[in-house]
Amino acid sequence: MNMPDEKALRHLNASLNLDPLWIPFTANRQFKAAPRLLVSAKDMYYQTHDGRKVLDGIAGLWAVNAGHCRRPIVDAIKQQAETMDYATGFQMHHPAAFQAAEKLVSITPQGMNRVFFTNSGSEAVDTALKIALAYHRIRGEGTRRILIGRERGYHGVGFGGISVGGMVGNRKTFGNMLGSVDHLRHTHDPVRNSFSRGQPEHGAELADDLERLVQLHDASNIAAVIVEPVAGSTGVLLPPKGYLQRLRAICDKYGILLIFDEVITGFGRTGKAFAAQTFGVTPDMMTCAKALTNAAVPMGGVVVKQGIYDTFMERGGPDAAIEFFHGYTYSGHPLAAAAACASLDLFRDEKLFERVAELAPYWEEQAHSLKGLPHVIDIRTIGLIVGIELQPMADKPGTRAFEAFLRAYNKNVLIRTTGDTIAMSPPFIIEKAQIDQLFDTVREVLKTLP
Ligand code: PXG
Ligand code: PLP
Repeated sequence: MNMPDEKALRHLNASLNLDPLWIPFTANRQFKAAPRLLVSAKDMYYQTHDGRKVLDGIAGLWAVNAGHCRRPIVDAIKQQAETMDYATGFQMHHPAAFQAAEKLVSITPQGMNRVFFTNSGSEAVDTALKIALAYHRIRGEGTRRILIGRERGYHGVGFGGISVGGMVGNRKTFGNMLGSVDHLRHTHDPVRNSFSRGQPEHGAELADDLERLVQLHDASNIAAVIVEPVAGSTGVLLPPKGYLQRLRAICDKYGILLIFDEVITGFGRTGKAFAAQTFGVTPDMMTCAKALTNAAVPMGGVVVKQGIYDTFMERGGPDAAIEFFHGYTYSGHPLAAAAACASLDLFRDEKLFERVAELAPYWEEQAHSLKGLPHVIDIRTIGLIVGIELQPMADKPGTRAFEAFLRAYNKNVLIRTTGDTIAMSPPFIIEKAQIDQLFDTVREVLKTLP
């Protein structure tokens, strides 16, 4: 690890001015009163500003799937930075982006083999929604404008993403800016499904909500449905058995595009490259980000079925016409593309997705050993993901889980909380002893929580 020593840390801490920065999704005043800074990282560990080594139980933020600062990725970024920093992608392009696209589509479900690059998951979501609208229009079905999301969905923070998303916190201030949206009910059913191992038994019929929305709006007005195969940010909600299949069938029946938001589930998290493969359901489009570059350089993407791309090429006007009026300055940025190539190679060379599938039973066993501890009302697992739902404190939702986060951090383990659910999703290079450390720490913390 390229670790600052004690003297360097002292200097850093003394010289750092916390005032100018507005920190995302953070209680800024609380944070600045007692900051938690990470200063270096290697493999499974972070080093903190107060000199501690902290086990990363969340792969950065569901993203550093191969572990931190891996040599081949660092080298690829360095080499690209020295060769070419940036080239516009508009009416020009550069080799690394094509190479990254080819490597990416080599692991996506069959037929999903065209990629549009973005710089984040939020941009990938907005791009996918725009592709859906443009696709229908170019086919002469421009009345299809309604975008359907799901309650308790998280699709990033663009206006499109929050509109189809179903997180009240993100929506209450801005969420109705995109008018033509509707939502399926969420699939979380603790009464029937608590402590399920893997996919819950009950709730496939909730997909029939889409039928109801078709009756309400008429299929001729509906463009697409977007769901996370496993809802991550809103508390690790697994799809009930048969649910995604049913959603697929209803979309097919009415010509509605199905979009899987695989920003968290992509790149091995559920034991196969994508959750689409784990659950055996192929969408029309998939969004991805995070682990695409092992989080080393920001990058996202939308993978589409070839037929969608071909439609734009065939009906996009004369050859000199731009078929899709969309793109980011940094779409396919050379450093990101180089990082993506190196990450995808590393996932393959170290068989890291297979490793998730191998570790998953042990992970599940350790997770479910927390059943019966104070406050624990549900445990949900798949691949290397766990959601541990706690009974909220009366009138103070989220407080108990956040307290667990703080206490685990003081015990040198980084976990994540959302509402009153603890979520963990470590890098895939985790060893069994480190899995034990994660769950033992959470166990100790749960015993002492208010
Ligand atoms: N879709 C999904 C399914 C996500 O999980 C995004 C889109 C947005 O990606 P960007 O790169 O724009 O952040 C995400 C991001 C959490 C947490 O605590 C998860 C995310 C973001 C912030 C917090 O689980 N996922
Ligand atoms: N705002 C202005 C004034 C711009 O010129 C651009 C891009 O050229 C953008 C926003 C969008 O930035 P990006 O392409 O990085 O998303």
